[in-house]
Amino acid sequence: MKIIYLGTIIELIRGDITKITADAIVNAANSSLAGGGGVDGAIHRAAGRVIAEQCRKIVKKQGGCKTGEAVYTDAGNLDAKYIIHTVGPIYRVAASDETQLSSAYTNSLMLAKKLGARTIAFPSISTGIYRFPIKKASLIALKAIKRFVEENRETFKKITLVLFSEYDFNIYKMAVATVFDS
Ligand code: AR6
Repeated sequence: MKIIYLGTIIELIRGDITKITADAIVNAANSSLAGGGGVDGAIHRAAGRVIAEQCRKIVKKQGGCKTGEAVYTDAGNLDAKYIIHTVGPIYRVAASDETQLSSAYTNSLMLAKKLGARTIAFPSISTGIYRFPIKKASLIALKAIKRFVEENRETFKKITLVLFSEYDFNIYKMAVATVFDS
C-alpha cells in the first residue's frame, strides 16, 4: 500500500529488503557493525564481503556506530547505491528507547539526504532480536518519517518500509492510518 504525503510516496511492502531497488537501503545493525542475524545477516550475505570490510574500516576510524546513529557503506550486490547502517535500541522499557528509535530513523534519513538519495527503504528497526514491541515501534517510525518529510520537503521521491511478515505489514498499515490521518 502507499500514500503520498507532501509529494513523497510513503510505501509499505511485505517482503525481503535485500530484493528491493532503492538508492539507499537501511540495515538494522549493531554498534560494533560486526554483522549478525536477522536483516543484518541477510543484507551482509546478499551484498557480499566488501560490506564487512568497509564496516571494519569505519570501526577502526570511529569505533563503531552508537545507538540511534547511522553510518554508510557501498551496497555491493544489492540493487542500491548505499547501505545505511543504523543501530536501534535494545528494548528495555526506558523512555530513552523511544528517542533512540526515532533518532535511528531520522539520522538514516539525514545521511541519505546528504548522500543525494531520492529513494530509501527501511526494515522494521529494533523489532526483531532487539525485541521492541512492534505496535509502539511502528508509530515511532512513521512519526519520525512524517516529521522528516515536513521539515525536508521534496527531498525523497519515495520512502519504503519493508515488512518481513504479514503480521508486521498489518501493524504498519494501521500505524500509517493513525499517524497520517490525524
Ligand atoms: N527483509 C526485511 N526484514 C527482515 C529481513 C529481511 N530480509 N530479515 C529479518 N527482517 P532484526 P533488530 C525483519 O532482528 O531487532 C542483528 O543480529 C525482522 O522480522 O533483524 O534491530 C543485528 O546485528 C524484524 O521485523 O533487527 C543486531 O545485533 C526486523 O527485520 C540485532 O540483530 C528487525 O529485526 C538488531 O536487532
